[in-house]
Amino acid sequence: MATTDDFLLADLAADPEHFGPDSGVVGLTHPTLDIDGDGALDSVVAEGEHATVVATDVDGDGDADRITFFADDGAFDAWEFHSDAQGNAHWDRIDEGSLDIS
Ligand SMILES: [Ca+2]
Ligand SMILES: [Ca+2]
Repeated sequence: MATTDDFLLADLAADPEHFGPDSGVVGLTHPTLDIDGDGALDSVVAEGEHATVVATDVDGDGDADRITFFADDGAFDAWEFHSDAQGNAHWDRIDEGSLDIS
């Protein structure tokens, strides 16, 4: 991979509108957070100008399986990675909404 994880995630955070079902594999080889508390680092957080991105490698294979975008206005959307039998990768939106920030 020519790009580093940090660079890619920073790009996603800077421009979340560009993320979609066909965004492909998001490498996550240097996680810094243990979100599920099992003692193994699994996630990276990147902050952009208008959004924060949390990417999590659920199965520890070095690629992100879940990505959640949190916009400054409280809106969020969550995506889950899948690949089919032919190895075609795609992302499904599994949740979206707005946090109550009042
Ligand atoms: Ca963990
Ligand atoms: Ca993974």
